[in-house]
Parts: sequence; structure tokens; C-alpha cells
Amino acid sequence: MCDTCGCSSDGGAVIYRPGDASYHVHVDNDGHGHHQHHDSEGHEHSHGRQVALEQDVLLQNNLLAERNRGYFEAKHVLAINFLSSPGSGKTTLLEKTIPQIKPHHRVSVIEGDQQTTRDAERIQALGVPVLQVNTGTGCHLDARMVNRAVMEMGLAENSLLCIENVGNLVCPALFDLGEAMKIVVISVTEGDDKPLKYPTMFVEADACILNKTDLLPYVPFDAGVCRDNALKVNRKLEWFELSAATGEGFDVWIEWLKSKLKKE
Ligand SMILES: Nc1nc2c(ncn2[C@@H]2O[C@H](COP(=O)(O)OP(=O)(O)OP(=O)(O)O)[C@@H](O)[C@H]2O)c(=O)[nH]1
Ligand SMILES: [Mg+2]
Repeated sequence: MCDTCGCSSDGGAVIYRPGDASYHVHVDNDGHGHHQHHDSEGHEHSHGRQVALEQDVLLQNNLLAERNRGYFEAKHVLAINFLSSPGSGKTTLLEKTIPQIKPHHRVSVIEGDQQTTRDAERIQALGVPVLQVNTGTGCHLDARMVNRAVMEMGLAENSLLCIENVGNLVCPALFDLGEAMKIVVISVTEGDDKPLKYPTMFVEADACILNKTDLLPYVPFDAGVCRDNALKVNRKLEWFELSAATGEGFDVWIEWLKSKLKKE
């Protein structure tokens, strides 16, 4: 049980490679993984070790996050943690963003969801390396899950790593993954008061993307008010307004992302 947010993420996470039914990696509490192989009769044989769960979940997480950060820095990998409520458009944003980055930089993706490999399958269709972490009843990714996934996939030098966190506007903000940046995605159907009601996510974020602007004519949402609310809780927040569906507003976002990649 996670002492921080009360969700159960202790060792329950499993990493999947979309399209490869024989591939599963169970993530231990120390971030080690063990593959499970199915024999001809479908029986599982697990290899690995279990370590007692640390009491201080966040301290333990932060230590491993620093190891991840060191690894990313050594390889000049720009790791971005994408966070939002369920359905704000994180995967759609990646589907539209990656094809514009891929000609210039290698891109890898880690997908976080409680269940299914649906998002990883959507990303795999773009032709970039992707692994899916299923957190089971856990409501966020943590540093050990990312550490394990990164060790499984390996990362190219000077590349972009996109980590799509579990859809949740609360708990994922508390867990450092070792990323260089957190980007919170909010969509116009969620209400322009969300930055005030869920400030931790916006305080922790480096940038905010207001998505689904194509729906603005149909919903009572004031983009200016939302921006002001977000900047009230974090005046350094970079702000983007776009529609991942139509591509409107995408140029500014892509130019900004490319400028960050140049610095890697
Ligand atoms: N109108 C409109 N719909 C969008 C836009 N972006 C995403 N959607 C739709 O919103 C729904 C959710 O999009 P996803 O990209 O799956 O959202 P997500 O944040 O990845 O969802 P989870 O991974 O479940 O948290 C889908 O039906 C998308 O087609 C947009 O800019 N405009
Ligand atoms: Mg998604």
C-alpha cells in the first residue's frame, strides 16, 4: 500500500510490450524486474527478488528518481513527464507531436495506465519504441517503474523520452520520476477553475498545455481565466493553447519542444 496517496502500487506494476504476448516484466519494490516466461502448458516461472517495502515511500522514490535523472543526463535524454486527468488528450498529443520530432530526434515512450496496452499500441503505430506499464490499482507511475522500463528498452543518446503518466490530476504530481520537465495537460471540458482546485499539479509543472481548443465554442470555458488561474499558482508556468485533434496552435508548442531538445 502506498502510504502517500493510499493507492496500492507496491510491486503490482507490470511492463508490457504491445504486440508481444509472451513479454511481461513484473516490477519489484526496489525497481528490479523479473521476466515471466510461459512454458508450453502456459505455466509461469518467475525469476527475481523481492525486497521489503520501505516505509518512506517518497524518500525511496526520490532516491531512485535521482538515479534516473543521472542516467538521462549522461545520455543527453530529455525526459518529459506528461500528466493530466483521464482523457485530457495526452496520448493524442503524443500521436500528433512525435511524427514532427521523429525526423530530427530519436523518441521513446513509456505509457502508464492501470490496465490495458491500448495507449502503447497507439504509440507503436508511429514506429517508435514504447513500453506499457500497467499499475494495477496504483494511480501513478513511480521512479522504480520508470527505471525498470528504461532498463528494458534502453535509450538512444540525444533522444526524447515521453512518459505518459496514469490519468490523475493529484497523485502523479507527488512522484518524481527523474524527468527534466513535467507538462500538465488540461482540456477545455474540465472547467477553467482546475488549476485552483488541484494546485499541486500546476505548482510542480514546468508547462501547461490547454488542449481541445476546437471545443471552445461549445463549452462554458474561459481560456484567459484558466491561464490566469494557472499562473496564480505557478507564475513560471509556460502556457500553450492547442487542439491535438485539429492541429491548431501546434506550431508554437513544437518550436518550444525543439528548442528544449537543442539544449540536450
Ligand atoms: N475535440 C477534441 N478531442 C480530443 C482532442 N484531443 C484528444 N481528444 C479526444 O479525447 C479523448 C481522450 O484522448 P486521449 O488522448 O486518449 O486522452 P489521454 O489523456 O491519453 O487519456 P488517458 O490515457 O486515459 O488518461 C479521445 O476521444 C480523443 O480523440 C482535441 O484536441 N479535441
Ligand atoms: Mg492516454
